[in-house]
Amino acid sequence: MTDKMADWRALAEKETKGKSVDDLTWDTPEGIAVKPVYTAEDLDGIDGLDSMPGQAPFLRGPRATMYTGRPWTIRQYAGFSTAEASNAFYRKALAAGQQGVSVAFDLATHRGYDSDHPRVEGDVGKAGVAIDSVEDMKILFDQIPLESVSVSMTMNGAVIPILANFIVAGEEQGVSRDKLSGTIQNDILKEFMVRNTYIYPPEPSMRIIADIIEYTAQEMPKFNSISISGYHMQEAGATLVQELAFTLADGREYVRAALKKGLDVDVFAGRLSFFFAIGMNFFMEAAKLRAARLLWTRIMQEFAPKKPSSLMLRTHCQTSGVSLQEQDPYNNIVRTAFEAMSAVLGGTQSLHTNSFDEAIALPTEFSARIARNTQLILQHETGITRVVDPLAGSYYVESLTNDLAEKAWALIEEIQGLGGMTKAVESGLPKRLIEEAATRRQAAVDRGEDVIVGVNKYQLETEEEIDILDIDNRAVRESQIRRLEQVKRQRNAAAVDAALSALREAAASGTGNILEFAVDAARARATVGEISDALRDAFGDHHAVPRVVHDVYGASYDGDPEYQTLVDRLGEMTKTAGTQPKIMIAKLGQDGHDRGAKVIASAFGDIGFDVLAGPLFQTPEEAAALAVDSKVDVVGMSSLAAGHKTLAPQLVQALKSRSDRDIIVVVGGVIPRQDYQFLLDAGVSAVFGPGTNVLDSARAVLDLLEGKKRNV
Ligand code: MLC
Ligand code: 5AD
Repeated sequence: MTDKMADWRALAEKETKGKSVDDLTWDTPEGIAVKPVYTAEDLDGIDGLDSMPGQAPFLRGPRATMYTGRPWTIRQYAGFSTAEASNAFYRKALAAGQQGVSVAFDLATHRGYDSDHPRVEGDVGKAGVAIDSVEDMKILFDQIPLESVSVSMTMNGAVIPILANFIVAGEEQGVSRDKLSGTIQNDILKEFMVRNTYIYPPEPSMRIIADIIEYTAQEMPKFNSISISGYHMQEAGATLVQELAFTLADGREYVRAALKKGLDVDVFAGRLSFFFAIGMNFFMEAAKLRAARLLWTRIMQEFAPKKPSSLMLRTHCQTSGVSLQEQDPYNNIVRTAFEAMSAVLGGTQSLHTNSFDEAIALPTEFSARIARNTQLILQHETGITRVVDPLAGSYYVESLTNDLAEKAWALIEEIQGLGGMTKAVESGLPKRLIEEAATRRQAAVDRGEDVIVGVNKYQLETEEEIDILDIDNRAVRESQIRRLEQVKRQRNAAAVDAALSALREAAASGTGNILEFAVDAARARATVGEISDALRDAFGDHHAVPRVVHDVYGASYDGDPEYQTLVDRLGEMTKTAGTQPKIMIAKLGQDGHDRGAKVIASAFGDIGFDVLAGPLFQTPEEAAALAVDSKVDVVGMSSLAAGHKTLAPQLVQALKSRSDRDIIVVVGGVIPRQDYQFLLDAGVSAVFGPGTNVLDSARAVLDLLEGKKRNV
């Protein structure tokens, strides 16, 4: 220890009144010990600090001039109801300063169903825009010049029909595919881990990705073939080290899949792109992007590319959805602004800032304006774009960058030891680690150890309602069905059949490029559902078995009297009844966001409920059948994709028609307060909005079970 450090410790310990300064160390969820002070000594032995921006390993950014030459792209993710409504929204946003388009599709489209499919009644147009055919896609981009505006499309499951439709829409707008610029998410591995909009099993899904990389490399030189995403991992509860490691390990796997097709690494590597979440841990998030670039260069060097751009990690970022709260929602504007600044300090290429109504509904024009302006203010008013990588050389940030890189590398090596990410995903390890981290985080919030302003501290006495975007799902569905019927009437049925057969054959035989055949089918006006079904015929569907984490939530409460009271109360109830109270956690419709459902299942299990975690994507009828057969006392429906007003009443009815027993229904998730009464009137017994303390919800369920019906 230097003399100066010893002096500092002495001074510090006077201020801490004799407590050791080591007690000021913060142990982060990543397992990084953040010290109260960093010095030049912390930089000893760290490589690459003298590298320049635009040079490998790109620690300091992928471009030499970064934002001094061109600021990041303001690319707001949006989409809702019909193609017409979303098109109008994009055009207004572009006129108001947005720089790129980013399409959010509805969950029916994500999962490869046309809007008229019975399984998607509650999903059409809800969490994004409904697209059934090229006709919809053309409306979506009407008067948006595809030769100059780059378009990101978040699509993974139904990636083949959507990209094919986009290519044909461009063609028919007079823009050939070699001129189309943008990005397709096309990242299936993280779907199996966290986001759940997969359709086919892992192996054929990986072939689809390789085919798209091949096709875009040959035909669409300006198009980014994939957006390898950690965003959804952090949303699902992953630590930043997990997010980094699993994302980069996914990237490595995609490179291998493309190489297996016989492609030269330099032909496609420069068009791989990334996507990270930026949460509230300000400096660590910026450091994460710096570490990501460093590690990607390390990974890519294995494949010995010749072009420097093949080693370069370029990324989009989105501020964190889970960090935003329903309570006192204007606080979210502040949270998002800090997160945006962190993303920019980390050197992102493109950014989405969330709207303050995030935890309640999709953005309104007003909330979208504030979100967009957050970035415009950063670009134009703060001076932050004037210097490249302003955090470089910070003892703390460089040290964090190095710690994150080392920890993530160790996890990447562990994945490698399992045989790579496809194997690891099949083993269930990454998913389990993320779910454990999510459960731990929930317990820390419920216990008040992690403070969230307005939620577990500094709460308002009364919350005001804010204006939200409400989508008339039935009207959207009807108009989509009308257009589908029109498309089917006007097309040449024989040409559609021939194109679909050729596609099916290419998929089944393993020869040819699937996307190429799908483009022909899309041109003939085969629908998203038909193209997806042709591939389903060849590949089958993927079905995941839900697994629930144990002893993580409970362990966080070890010795806590309040928790113990609840456990005892449940124990009593079990003794009296002779069986544990049984709850089924249900996910209905195409809503695959299951962090909340998993955390509840896990916590309720630890408290002493008999928990049945229902499979994803059930219809209300299927969920009711399972609940009745399994003799549950309570069904807890988790809804994050706005389908609750359609699906919850159907669930209540389906339960009533199947059983005389009074099975209690509670609903939790992203439910606007405006909808509580509607759900209660429909026979739901309690609604648990975002930010509900899990112990409070468990107590409420016990009250209901004891017959003390109460409205929350
Ligand atoms: C950039 N350029 C420069 C420069 N900076 N040229 C000179 N000097 C500089 N300083 C050039 C680049 O080389 C490029 O040209 C062009 O300008 C555009 O810059 P970019 O940095 O490539 O930006 P962009 O086009 O915006 O691309 C960013 C990207 C891309 C590579 C990260 O993949 C992207 O846009 N991703 C967005 C993904 C997204 O929005 N996803 C939403 C997910 S939402 P050239 O010719 O080299 O290309 C979600 C939620 C959910 O997933 O779950 O539903
Ligand atoms: N419009 C705008 N933002 C959306 N998000 C999801 N769907 C939409 C949409 N249709 C954002 C939210 C969410 C993240 C996954 O993407 O911020 O947390």
